[in-house]
Amino acid sequence: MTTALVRAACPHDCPDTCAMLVTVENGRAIKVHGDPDHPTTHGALCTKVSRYPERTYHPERVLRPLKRVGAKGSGRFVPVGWDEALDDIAARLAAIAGPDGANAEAIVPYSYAGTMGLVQGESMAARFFHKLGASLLDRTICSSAGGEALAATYGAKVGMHVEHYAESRLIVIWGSNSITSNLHFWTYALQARRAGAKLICIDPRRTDTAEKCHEHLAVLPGSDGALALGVMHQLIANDWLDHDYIDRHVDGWPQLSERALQWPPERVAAVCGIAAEQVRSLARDYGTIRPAAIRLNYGMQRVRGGGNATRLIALLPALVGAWRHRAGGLLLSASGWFAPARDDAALQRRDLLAGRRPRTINMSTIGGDLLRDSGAARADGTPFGPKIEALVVYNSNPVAVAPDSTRVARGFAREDLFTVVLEHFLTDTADHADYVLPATTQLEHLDVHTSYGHTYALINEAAIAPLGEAKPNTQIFRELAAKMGFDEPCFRDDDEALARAAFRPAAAGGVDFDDLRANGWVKLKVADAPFADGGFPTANGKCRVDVPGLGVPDHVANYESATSTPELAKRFPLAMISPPARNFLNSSFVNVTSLRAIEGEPVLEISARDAAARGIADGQRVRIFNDRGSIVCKAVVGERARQGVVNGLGVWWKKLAADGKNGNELTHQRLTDIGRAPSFYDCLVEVEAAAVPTAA
Ligand SMILES: Nc1nc2c(c(=O)[nH]1)N[C@H]1C(S)=C(S)[C@@H](COP(=O)(O)OP(=O)(O)OC[C@H]3O[C@@H](n4cnc5c(=O)[nH]c(N)nc54)[C@H](O)[C@@H]3O)O[C@H]1N2
Ligand SMILES: Nc1nc2c(c(=O)[nH]1)N[C@H]1C(S)=C(S)[C@@H](COP(=O)(O)OP(=O)(O)OC[C@H]3O[C@@H](n4cnc5c(=O)[nH]c(N)nc54)[C@H](O)[C@@H]3O)O[C@H]1N2
Ligand SMILES: [Mo]
Repeated sequence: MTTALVRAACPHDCPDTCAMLVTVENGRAIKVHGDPDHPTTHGALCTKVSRYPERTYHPERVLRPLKRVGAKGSGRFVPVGWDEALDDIAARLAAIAGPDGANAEAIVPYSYAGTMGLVQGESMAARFFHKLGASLLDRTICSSAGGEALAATYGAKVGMHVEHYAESRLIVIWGSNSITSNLHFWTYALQARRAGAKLICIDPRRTDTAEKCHEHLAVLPGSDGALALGVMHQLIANDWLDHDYIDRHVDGWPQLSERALQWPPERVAAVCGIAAEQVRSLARDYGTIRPAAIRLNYGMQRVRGGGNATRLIALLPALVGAWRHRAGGLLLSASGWFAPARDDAALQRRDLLAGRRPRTINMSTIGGDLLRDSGAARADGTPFGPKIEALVVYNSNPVAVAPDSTRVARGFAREDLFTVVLEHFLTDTADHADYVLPATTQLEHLDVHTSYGHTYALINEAAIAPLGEAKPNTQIFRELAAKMGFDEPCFRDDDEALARAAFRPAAAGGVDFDDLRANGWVKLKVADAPFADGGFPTANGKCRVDVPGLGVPDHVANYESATSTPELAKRFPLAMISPPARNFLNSSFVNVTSLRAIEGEPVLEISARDAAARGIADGQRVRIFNDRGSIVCKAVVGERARQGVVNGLGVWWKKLAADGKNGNELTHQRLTDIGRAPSFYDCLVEVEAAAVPTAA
């Protein structure tokens, strides 16, 4: 028997980006575990990723190219050879692009973070679509509201080192269910708690994380901007400001303080749905405990005002001088620390556009855009351009994850749309494909990774040979490029060449691939307390209040709420949020039997008060509905949901739910104030006992 231990990296869209070790026996991966030597992984993986071999060897893996024989959405396919599939796909794409590629914008790539790898993400794929002249994709579905807001404030997506939270005396966990979606941060928060730190959680839902904090502020969804203004009001009123830090390192505080003074605790409390004393208490802790650290996460920016709220919260650490200490400040994303090290131009080869400027499609409005005709206007009035005639989907499951799902599915069901899906499984999206192409998993291919929650670059070596006829995304696009007659040498780069191209040379501030290969990971050089003396990556080194084009940040009310849409709120009085289920990763792992068994079935958490008012008992089937759609779930009545808010968990595969639907039937396609992102958690619904019990 031969046994090997292979270095890998968790590919999933999670801030933790763990270093993994894969045990391989006779060519089969039998176990993955967290690398004990990697500082932020410290030997532990989450439950779901420790099941990665179960996912990889899943009997339902797609292991041969498939061609559709049934109706779109039916999931009926026959196996075909690679050559036949790629010949036909190349011919269809060439025909749609037309002579000289004049109509190439009718072809749209659709991808997100099924893998966060730089090689299996946007490397060969980007080169392929750039050369083709296809539409560009605006990848907004997760983090662009908060990400762009953070960059507007600090100059880049940068923040604290996650390790230093262990030394904080106050940790505010804001819009983050750390135990579910940022487990390795939670380890540091627990160390701090044991050393006497106070933990406060700001979240409409009473999550596992909220339960384990000293205080929980169950704010209404979309009210975080008001809360931040309320904290500022109290910092001013009690003079808990660090005037020296503000004078030297904040641009525009006078305008913001004027605004903050309009937000006394009583006004804030009414908007947030909490007590005024809770606002005062939060401000007192934040203004007086040092060092104070905020772990902001993306849960709070999936509402109309998510960008403004992020800007307001991101300014708080500067006002109290929290950045002076390495255990003070804020972390939303660390991904900007990697930007100088990365070489996206070499990897993605935008130069292959050769002067063409294709239109951009926003992935979050794919539902509406698939149903738009040539010459139509977009929602914002700008011309749409050619009708979408082909979609090539990889690393994403839009039929399940994109908002306003009824329209997304209707778009994908268009008979005149040519759809290719690169996948591991027959997802809700793959079911709508003309061709499904079998892709390798993280155990079967090479990749390199950055992180948005720590500052290590990691390598993922291929641990096993590809299963069946599966190929890496890169290889599929490489072969498709050859069939299309793209003859630039860059289309022949192998995966190692791509991995080497992903980073600048170490001498130029990049990451040396051989070093990465030898050591498994490389830590970026980021100062311990990066903004102790200012030095934000903005033009003048100060963090910014008044940003050109964005103005001074303010509270922005939700699209749908009792105050902004009172008529709608009469019919649909409950705010629905749909945050991750612990044992799924967005829609990934929903088909892994052992993990689905833990989650059981789609649930809706509702408060005892709201349930009683509707005659709903715990465990009963309920119908959740609004003008966009309706779904049936099991009600969980209790403390998790606050009054007025219901929580639908996880992005279920529609076809694995009893009613064939998921929560995105109810969400809409309106975009956030900054970053053109979806507002998944800005959604009014009504709930009633389901008339007909559905089979589980
Ligand atoms: N187990 C697991 N881990 C995951 C994921 C997963 O699906 N499962 N998804 C991964 C991905 S893609 C991402 S982007 C991250 C997401 O992780 P986070 O950035 O933490 O975001 P969410 O989990 O969407 O939401 C976090 C919390 O925000 C709360 N929340 C909702 N609306 C509001 C609001 O208006 N204000 C405030 N203050 N809180 C609000 C939710 O109730 C939730 O508990 O996690 C990653 N990790
Ligand atoms: N209602 C609601 N909707 C949401 C969210 C929410 O909180 N509530 N969260 C949103 C967020 S934060 C995000 S990030 C999006 C996530 O949406 P997606 O990025 O679509 O993520 P997943 O649902 O995990 O689907 C990723 C798919 O990629 C496939 N995949 C993985 N690795 C590879 C590979 O190497 N090659 C190929 N070809 N395929 C691969 C997986 O099998 C999986 O089916 O969903 C969003 N949708
Ligand atoms: Mo995400």
